[in-house]
Formats: sequence, structure tokens, C-alpha cells
Amino acid sequence: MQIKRFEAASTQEALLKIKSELGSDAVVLSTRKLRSGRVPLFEVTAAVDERPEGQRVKPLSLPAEAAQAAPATEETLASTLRRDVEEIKTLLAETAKRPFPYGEFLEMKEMLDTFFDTMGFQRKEKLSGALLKIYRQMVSIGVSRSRAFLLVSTLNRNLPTGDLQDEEGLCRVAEKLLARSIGLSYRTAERKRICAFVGPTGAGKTTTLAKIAARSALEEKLKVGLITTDTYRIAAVEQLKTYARIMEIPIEVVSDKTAFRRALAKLSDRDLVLVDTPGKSNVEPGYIEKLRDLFHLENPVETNLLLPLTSSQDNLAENLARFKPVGYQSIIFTKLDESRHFGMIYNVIDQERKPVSYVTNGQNVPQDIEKIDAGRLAKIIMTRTLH
Ligand SMILES: Nc1nc2c(ncn2[C@@H]2O[C@H](COP(=O)(O)OP(=O)(O)OP(=O)(O)O)[C@@H](O)[C@H]2O)c(=O)[nH]1
Ligand SMILES: [Mg+2]
Repeated sequence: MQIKRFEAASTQEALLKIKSELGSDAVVLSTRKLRSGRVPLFEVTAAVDERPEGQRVKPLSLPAEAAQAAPATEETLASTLRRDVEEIKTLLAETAKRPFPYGEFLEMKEMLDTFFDTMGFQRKEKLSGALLKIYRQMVSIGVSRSRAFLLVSTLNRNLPTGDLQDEEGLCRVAEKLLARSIGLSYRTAERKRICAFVGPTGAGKTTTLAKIAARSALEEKLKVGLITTDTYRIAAVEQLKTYARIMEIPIEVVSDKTAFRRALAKLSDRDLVLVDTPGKSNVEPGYIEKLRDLFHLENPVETNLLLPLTSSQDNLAENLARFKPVGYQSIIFTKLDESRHFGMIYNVIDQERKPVSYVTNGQNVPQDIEKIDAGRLAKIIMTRTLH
């Protein structure tokens, strides 16, 4: 490559000099204004490839309009650069302010996963369009992909070919299969006299307890008593005392095991004693052990773990593991009115093999609660609605 420096009164004049000396294949490397004023002077450095014709790099000649335009002085180049840098800075700042679109990203990932699953199934076993639709629906409401596949695969292998196109019929059979699977976790046990409510902060423990207390007292005409172990927050005690006052139900506030035993003795005439516990942060040391210790009495306590369906599947799994040492017997899913991921209920039951005693679907006491069995749960999951 030959590199040469040219001086001229304008860049156009310099380009003409370059063309006549180096030929039309010459490439401009830099332009610099050496002198301003009435007699300006420009320095243009150009290069030409000396390799044989066939091996030359295509020349980067100036575009026609650039050659026509005003000479590119140092000032104009610098101001263009400054403008570009400012523009890039503004764009970067705006991008940084915008939150990463996790929702859209996860939705896209879900669609891709389902698409690849569908392709995979078709290679393993031929599924009808109706079955694939059921699979996609189940995954979209939170049923794990392996459980959804197991279900459609069972339908595929056990139903006559003619039935595999009938989506409505398939949904009915799928609902029955789900109900049977969920039913395995239900046992016929006598309802215990003492019921405790544990679970993550804000899961709806106090509200659910109040709903059950009101229903038991008003509809079942049971003599109900309340105990709260939430002595950490005045507002929490007041919340339950208010409910107790309205329902005319006795309430005891306890802070340790001895007081708990005393309270149980005081409420010994009650048909049903409901025990509220405080929500505590994940890092509170000894919290789970304290709960377990409190409820391991000679008087058996039915412990309900409350899980809000507004949580993610990961968060549900975390809370299941965290509360396992308490030794809960039943699960209550709360906030179904704020979620569409009813399929997660099935994942939890299938994994934990524990029955769901209630679901709650709103903030109204005592209306927004439903006592639930396996058949009703399967219906809620398959129809994706509470009605
Ligand atoms: N949408 C909806 N909100 C609910 C439901 N159950 C409870 N809530 C609301 O959730 C919030 C927390 O309810 P609480 O009953 O105080 O929850 P908690 O588990 O006792 O809370 P902590 O004692 O602080 O751990 C309140 O605003 C309730 O009204 C439900 O089923 N649906
Ligand atoms: Mg509470």
C-alpha cells in the first residue's frame, strides 16, 4: 500500500490531485484543516493498494454528496462527533431507566418451551390437535410441563382414537384423572378441635382464620375460641381482637408455650379453637423451631399452611421447604382471585401429598372462602375459573 499526503486550498482540489497522482482506486484516510481565513489550506492523506488488480480491496471512495458538500473541517467533524456521542449517551440513559421486560421475556420463553415440547411429543408419540391444546392450556395455568405431559400421554394411550379429537370430552376425562390424583392426598380424618394457621408474611392467615371463625360460629353454630401468638405487633393483636369482638368470641393472647397451654385450658369448653401466628421474615432465627415446639403438644393441633397463589412457583417451593419442619397437615391456598395460575395447586398437591382444606378468593370476611375437595379442585384447575 502506498500512502501519500496532499495539500490544497479545498478538499475538492485535494481529491483531484489524489485522483491524478494515485488513480481512481485511491482511498482518503484523513482530512485536516491546516489554516483558516481567507486563504485556507487543507491536508488530505490518501492511500492506494499496490497489489495486482484482481487482489485489491474495493476502494472506499467518498460518496457523491459528501464530495459536493462543504469541506469537512476539523470543527465540523468534532461537532458531529460530539452530537453523536451525546445522542448515544441519551439513548443509553433511557435504556438504563427502562426496566428489563421480564414478563415479556418469560412469556416468550414459555411459548418457545411449549413449541419445542410439541415438536418433541410428535416425534415420541403422535398426539391429536385437541390433546396438544389441552397440554398447552395446562402449562399456561402453571401445571408443570412433566405433569401436563403425563396427563395427556395417559389420555392418549387409554382412549379410543375416535375420542382423541373431542376436546370437550377429553377435558371431562382429564378432570376426572386430576380429581383421582388429587384425591390420593385426602384422608378421612376427624377435624381436630385446635387448628393453627402458619405461613409466609401477608399470606392471609388472620383474614382466613376470621372467615373460618365466623362461618363456624354462624353456620355450624359451633362455640369458637381464638388464640393469637402474634404478640410482636400491636396492630396484629388489635386486628384479631376486632374480629373477636364483632363475632362475640373469646380471644387469648399468648407469647410462649406455658401461656399457650393456659389459654387452651381456658378455652376448654370451645368446640373449635383457632390459633393465629405471626408472619415472620425468612431470616428470623429460630422462628420455625418455635412454631414446631408450640404445636407439639399432647393436645393434637391441626396445622394449616397458607400459601398465596400470587407467589411464583419458585417462591411456593421455597415456602413449602421452609415450613416443612413445622409438620403441617393441610394446605390452604389464598388469593385465588388475584391469580390465574391455578395449575400450581396441582403441582403442590402432587409433590407434597397433603390435602387442601380451603381456598380463599377475596378480602371479604366471611364470604370469600370455600371448603374444598378433590373433585372441586380438579374442576377449578380444568375450567380455569372459580365459578
Ligand atoms: N385478594 C385477596 N386478598 C386477601 C385474601 N386473603 C387475605 N387477603 C389480604 O391480604 C392482606 C394480608 O392479609 P392478613 O390476613 O393480614 O395476612 P397475614 O398472613 O395474617 O399477615 P401477617 O400476619 O402480617 O403475616 C390483607 O390485605 C387481606 O385483606 C384473598 O383471598 N384474596
Ligand atoms: Mg396476621
